[in-house]
Amino acid sequence: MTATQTRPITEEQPKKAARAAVDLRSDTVTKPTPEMRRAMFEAEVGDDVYGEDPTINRLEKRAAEIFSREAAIFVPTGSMGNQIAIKIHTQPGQEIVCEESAHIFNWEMASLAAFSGCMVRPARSAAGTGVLTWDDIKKCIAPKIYFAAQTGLISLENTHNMAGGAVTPLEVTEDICKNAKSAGLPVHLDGARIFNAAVAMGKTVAEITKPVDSIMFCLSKGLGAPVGSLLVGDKKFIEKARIYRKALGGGMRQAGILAAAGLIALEKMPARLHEDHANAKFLAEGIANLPGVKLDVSRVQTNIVIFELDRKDMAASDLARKLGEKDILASATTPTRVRFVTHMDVDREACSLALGAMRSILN
Ligand code: TLP
Repeated sequence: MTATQTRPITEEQPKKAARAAVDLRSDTVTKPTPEMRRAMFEAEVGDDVYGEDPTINRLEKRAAEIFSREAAIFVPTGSMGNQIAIKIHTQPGQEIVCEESAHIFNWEMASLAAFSGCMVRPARSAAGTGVLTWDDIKKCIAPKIYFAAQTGLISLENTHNMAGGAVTPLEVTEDICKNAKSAGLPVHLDGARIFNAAVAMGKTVAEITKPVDSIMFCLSKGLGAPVGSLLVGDKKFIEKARIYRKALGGGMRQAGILAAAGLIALEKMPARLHEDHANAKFLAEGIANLPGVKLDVSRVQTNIVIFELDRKDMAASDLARKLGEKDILASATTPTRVRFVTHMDVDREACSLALGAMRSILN
């Protein structure tokens, strides 16, 4: 499976019914744990725009420590974190090289054009994995001639969402960053699910992100916090990020209430991500045997399962709708692709229910 043909369909995705459903649309759907809710209730707060929210300050400090970086800043969403990084790294009129199905290109409302005045030069992975190498990227870098728009930034995504949660090997990231440095180009990492990558690679997030210049990661995906992401980098970068966060309306005052849940997500939740990966593998193995499905189980490395539906009688959105009627929620990400994402609110039994529904629809 390649990561091409990624434009999201415009039809409505299935909505959660009032009754209990197995919600595999995304790992963004998780509810805060009782421990998170307690911590939110008890959180010490202050005005974060004045830098006076002790819980936010604690979260930012811990994030910087965990990633072995100088500083970090709490932002309301992953999209905002990515867009702030893009603004800092680029000048208007420049191009950003990223994989063609990258989130910053396809799912962030063209904000890199609206806010930073940039354009995407999409790169395709020659190996068909959706994971870029330097060879893929270098073809997209503008020649240094004055009448060509210049490349301002390389943006990577690890794990890669629309490539089925694919992990970028550390040697590949190192090679890209070494060559980018020689070319005078910064590298940003959309690490929305970087803890999933770290678990799959058996390394720390600090190790696997060491070569890049800035990292955005989400607390509100597999780590289960209700809201929030962090942007991590050097001190100067984060000082600038504070200015652009405010410009985007992301200065959130007594947001320690959110950071309290975020701290639990950051400290405790990475240790359980392997369960989501095992459940994704279980789902993938069951789905791969069904008629009219194309899925390479060996490509399922983390908590995302994307498969191609190769049937004349059923589009991906039809399958998502039929699953919804059986209280199983999944996303149609293109007219022929369906995505299941495992997370802490779906256990093995819920995955078995999802498989049962898939069997009864497709067999
Ligand atoms: N991804 C969402 C949707 O927007 C597609 C999902 O359900 O997977 N980077 C990556 C790699 C992401 O997957 C996402 C969200 C973001 C950035 C943006 O995060 P938020 O939703 O917090 O703005």
